[in-house]
Amino acid sequence: MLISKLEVFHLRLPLLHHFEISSGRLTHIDSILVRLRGEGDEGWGEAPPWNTPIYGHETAETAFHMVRDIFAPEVVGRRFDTPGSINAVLGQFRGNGFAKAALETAWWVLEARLKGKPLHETLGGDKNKIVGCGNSLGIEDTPEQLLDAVQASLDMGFQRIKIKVKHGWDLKILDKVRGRFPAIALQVDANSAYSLEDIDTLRHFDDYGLVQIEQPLAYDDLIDHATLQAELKTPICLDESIKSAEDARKAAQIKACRIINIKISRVGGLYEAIKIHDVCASSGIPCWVGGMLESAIGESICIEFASLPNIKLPSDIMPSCRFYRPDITEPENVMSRQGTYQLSQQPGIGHNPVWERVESFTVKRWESS
Ligand code: OSB
Ligand code: MG
Repeated sequence: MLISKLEVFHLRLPLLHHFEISSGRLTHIDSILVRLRGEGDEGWGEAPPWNTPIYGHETAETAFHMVRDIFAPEVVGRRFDTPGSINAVLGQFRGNGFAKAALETAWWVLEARLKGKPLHETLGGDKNKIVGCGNSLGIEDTPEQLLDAVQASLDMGFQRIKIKVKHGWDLKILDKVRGRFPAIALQVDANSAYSLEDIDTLRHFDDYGLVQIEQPLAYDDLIDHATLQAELKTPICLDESIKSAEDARKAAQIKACRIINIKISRVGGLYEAIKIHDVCASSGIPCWVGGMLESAIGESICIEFASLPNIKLPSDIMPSCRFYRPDITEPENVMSRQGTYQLSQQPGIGHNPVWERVESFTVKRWESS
């Protein structure tokens, strides 16, 4: 399609409850939305890099700059008829996966709408897939608060529980959670809190029947993870370390993990996400879809992507009510009591932004002329 206009929005969305990972606590989410217009329709994309680089290297400010000053001049007024064509243009530039993903996901949604198809069909997903989800629970001030959050998540229907861990909030917390919930599907995410010097602690994670241990070691490491995986019974899942299909190939080759979490924002969009999915499928590595506390725009793109066949484990895809009141779309994202989502029945993602809400959360906006 011919892209006639690009708009970029920096939204600051207040969280209903803070979310803490090993590298810091968030009270609101800074997210980048892109609206692409072409051929009489529009598509919205999203990626939330936040306002400080405590997960990846980017911030909402850097992503806004990349979209406005670097990508928009290459995209507006040009035709992109295949995902490869838009990715070839974005691929001239290094890194900046979140900025690329905000724009690239908008291209896919516009493409699906123009073809009159739901996004999952355009992505090559399975229209009968039941997308299952788990909750991700941040570090709290007290263990009791976390135990209450686990119970509330199970009551909502989430299929598994993921607990953020760090030094001082790991084995003792797992004792308490396993003590109270002996049979639930449970996993941990360290967001790179440990090193191989912590091998004694890391070995003890094997005692809790965890489905997986996500990103225990450095955010840019593969080699130490391979050393650790050889020492542990529990599968390691890589998140931060996998930014491309090439990373996934190398991780598989050296056995750095047995599971991969695919985050569309981290990897620069849906085209690379599909490539990672395919590399993992042919290497026998099951995947699931990770999130970054997206609004319902980003979450519904994640739902559509989760229809691919090698997404085999419950994903971190959150209903609107988990983090936001209100969320920015109609309808909002609603999860069933079984912890599942329906795929879109409409062209695109079936969730449309409500303009007044987008406007009320926007701190900065730019549009091409
Ligand atoms: O590492 O998966 C992560 C949230 C913020 C930062 C990093 C991560 C997370 C999550 C997923 O655990 C939360 C979500 O999808 O809403
Ligand atoms: Mg993670």
